[in-house]
Amino acid sequence: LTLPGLAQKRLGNETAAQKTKRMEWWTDARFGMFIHWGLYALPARHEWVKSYEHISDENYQKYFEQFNPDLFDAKKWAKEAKAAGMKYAVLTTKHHEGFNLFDSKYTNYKATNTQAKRDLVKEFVDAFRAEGIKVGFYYSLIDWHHPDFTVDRYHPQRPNNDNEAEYAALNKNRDMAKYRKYLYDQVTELLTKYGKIDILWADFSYPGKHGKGRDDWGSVALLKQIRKLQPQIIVDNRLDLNDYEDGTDFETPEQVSTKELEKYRGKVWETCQTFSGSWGYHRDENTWKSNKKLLDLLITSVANGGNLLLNVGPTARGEFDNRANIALDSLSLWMHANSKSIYHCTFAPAEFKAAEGTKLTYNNDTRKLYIHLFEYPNTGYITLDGYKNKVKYAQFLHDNSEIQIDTEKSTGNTLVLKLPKKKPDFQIPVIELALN
Ligand code: FHN
Repeated sequence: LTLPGLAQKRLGNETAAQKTKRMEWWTDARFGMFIHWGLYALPARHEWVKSYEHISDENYQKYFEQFNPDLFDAKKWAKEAKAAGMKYAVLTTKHHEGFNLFDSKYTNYKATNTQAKRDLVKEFVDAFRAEGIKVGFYYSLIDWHHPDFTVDRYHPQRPNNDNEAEYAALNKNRDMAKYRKYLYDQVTELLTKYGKIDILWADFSYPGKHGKGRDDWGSVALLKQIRKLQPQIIVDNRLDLNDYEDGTDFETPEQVSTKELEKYRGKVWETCQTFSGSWGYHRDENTWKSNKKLLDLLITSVANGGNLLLNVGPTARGEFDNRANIALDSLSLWMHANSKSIYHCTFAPAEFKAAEGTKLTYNNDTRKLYIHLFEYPNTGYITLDGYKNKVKYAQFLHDNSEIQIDTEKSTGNTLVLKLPKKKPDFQIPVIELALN
């Protein structure tokens, strides 16, 4: 809540201009890959399976014993992300299950102690950097494996009802201060052992009854340490510090509808989305978004001035499954020819209204306006009210073929462009308008 005239609480002294500069690459990038990978890929029925099914540590241990991603090749992942046009990637270094994909000295519950015997995080940063992709770490504040993480309303060992006595008994020997130090030390490890890290995606706070927030995480000290170790790093808004002016770099609307994205216009934000619902690999999930829906999410994010972080959940063998590859290949085809309407773009100036069945993006440096044709007019033309005398040239973006102005039909303030009756063979063709 920002009260006008009241000085907002601040943790540091970065100016607005310095923050804009620090985030410039991220704002320009517009499109990133989220990767949720962990032991939950073995049960393959959601990354929350341990909580949903109240699985004990003992019964979950078989996944640790079995974990052996023999087909894991981070270079392959990086090439697939690059081809899809993703400019940054955020990997779960540890999710709520508490299993660490990196060689942490603070725990034995890590990939280097499984049959894999590999630091999967190191392979990730090396491979993605080699492809020129910025690297981010997702780190779960929640940890269902750590003996001092107090049992709360999401914990696999939570009591079946709100029985306070049971909660007290379960937490009798748990010391959240010890977990807080583990969390602080691990984040320090992650931000000192793997070179320059571009994003920290902490996840997530839920203050309130049987919840956890900033005091549980030690968020103020933690964020100061993060910024001290990696001054250029970009941090999400889930440390429960949103009442600090500099407590977060971007908002994270999650799995929201494209309609809901309109509410974020003018803010700094990234929507994170899955192909299907589950973040972790879910073998039997059949609620997969269509390729056109995925494109809609990307275009609508940029059309409202935000980023899309699109998630892949690799299998327990370390590969993107066929469904993910088909989706990424489809995005790659479109982005190859149309990414100019995504990178370094944002919402269109207010004077340009989107015609029915279209969405607009705009590059302020080149003064190019992009019309995304979600519905292709088979009338042979498109009518643009209020665009008259504002456009010096029009073309299809994918092949730079001219789109002529229909001078006869362009009356008053209306600009009418002639279109081929047959839709170009792209799911969502894009018209590029060079503005006067
Ligand atoms: O509980 C997690 C969930 O598993 C997933 O990691 C998402 C990604 O944004 N974050 C939390 C739910 O908000």
